[in-house]
Amino acid sequence: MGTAPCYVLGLDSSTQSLKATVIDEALNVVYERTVNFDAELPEFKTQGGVHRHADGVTVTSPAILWVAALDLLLAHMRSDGAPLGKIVAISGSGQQHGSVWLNARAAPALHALHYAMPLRTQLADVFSVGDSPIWMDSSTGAQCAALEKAMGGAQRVAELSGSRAYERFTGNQIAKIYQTEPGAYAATARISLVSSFVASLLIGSVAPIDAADGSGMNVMDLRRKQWDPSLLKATAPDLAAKLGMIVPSHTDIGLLHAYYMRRYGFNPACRVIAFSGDNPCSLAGLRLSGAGDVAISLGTSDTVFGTLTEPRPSAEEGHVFASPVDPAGYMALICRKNGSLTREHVRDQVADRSWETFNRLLAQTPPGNHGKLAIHVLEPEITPAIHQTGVFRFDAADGAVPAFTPAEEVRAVVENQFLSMRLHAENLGIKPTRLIATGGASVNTALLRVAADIFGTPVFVAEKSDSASLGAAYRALHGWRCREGGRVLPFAIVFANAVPFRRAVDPDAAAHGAYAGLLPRLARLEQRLVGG
Ligand code: 5FX
Repeated sequence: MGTAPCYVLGLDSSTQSLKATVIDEALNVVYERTVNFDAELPEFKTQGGVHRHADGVTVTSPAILWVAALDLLLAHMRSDGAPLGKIVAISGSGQQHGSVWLNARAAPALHALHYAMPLRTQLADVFSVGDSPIWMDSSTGAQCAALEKAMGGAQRVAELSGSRAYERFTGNQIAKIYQTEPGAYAATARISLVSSFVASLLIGSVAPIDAADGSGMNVMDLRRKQWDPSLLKATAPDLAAKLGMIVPSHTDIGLLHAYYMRRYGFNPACRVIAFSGDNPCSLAGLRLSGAGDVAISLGTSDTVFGTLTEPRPSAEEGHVFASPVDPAGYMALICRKNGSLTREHVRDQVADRSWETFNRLLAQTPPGNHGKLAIHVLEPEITPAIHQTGVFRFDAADGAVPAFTPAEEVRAVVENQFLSMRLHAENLGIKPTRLIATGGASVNTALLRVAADIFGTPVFVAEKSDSASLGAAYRALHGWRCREGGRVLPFAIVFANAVPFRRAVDPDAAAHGAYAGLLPRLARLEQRLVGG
């Protein structure tokens, strides 16, 4: 990046917070700061960054919250003395699938942003739907069924878009709004993803959607990386114009708007690289190299993902997305909604709200939990598709039981999560030779030990547990270097000098063996609950 010190910024707009990570050209993290939505923007009355609606299936976040959070974060950065004037490129990560609905006032208002007023004042009236549906929403079962019917079945939708119809996928959310709020749909000029929306705030015009995050919508042709006309038609009318362009994830989408120079002191030459989804950005942050490298991300959602060269989407489960780092590549992903919040719920119920107690209880039971299994569904689950909520506990003979001891309960929740991840990852052809753990809960070695034993592979961890934000910064550097080089450079040039991952846990052969019989049992028990 030349001789003067230069930096790039990754912004991670997750479900619960907005985070900034600034790195230098040697990939050292020089600055980090997070705005927690519930704590720092209490006027929006979110819990965990979201509003859960009374019907139990609708989950939204106010779009203006993300606007307010950006100003707040940048104000913190400025008062912390972050090197804003030396940042040469910004990219970002957004929770996947969420949609931001913009009316005809949005484009001129973005263009005309004036540094003397906060974004939230200037953009208060640019939304045609103020409450953005997000990935936790599972209210679009009817729209999913209709899409699969119109397209000739789930396999056809999967073949084309990379996934069968999923409730949280943006196209089905769009179909619901078109059907239930036709006036709002008609008043919508553009529909952004959370990722492309935050990018729009930075460039001062409606930003294109990148191919990796666009894959989570059920309307993009996965191989051509273009909107598919038949999927669009089956979703809602006049949709192509509302969605705009799809670009490769490394694309330079424009100069940072003057608002940020005048208000915060950003570099006038700072470029913005297309934003992408949080899981694609995590793939970038974890430098997944193919060849058996599989990531487990233990956050609000638990996800398992790895790179793919040949997409083989399944009508049964899982997703194939375009790769965020290789325009010709793909990534496979499994998402479980009952992740950290479910572990925390069990911790609070039986382990005195303490991870120390939780881990001590975990150590009191052997791998395999004497055959006891539980399926915790506090939120309608994505993988497997279990809609009825509750905790379903089974003894070694598959009989339903009402309660476990605290030690059994703790082991049951953790083993179920990793067994289910392994089961469904294998169904999608993901077979790790090493796991790389990320996300908040990846700092807990006791959890990682169970993962290592269940998958039968060593588990590595990165120095930073937040790979989405770091991956956004890596992608900023990649996009910036591609622009400087005038061609698409391999993503690996970005992390050639990165610190290797730390080997955190090795599997225990006997423990791994104890899980062999539990997998088919779990598959059967899940099937009893699926669809219900
Ligand atoms: C992935 O498909 C998901 O729905 C989640 O992991 C969200 O991206 C979480 F933000």
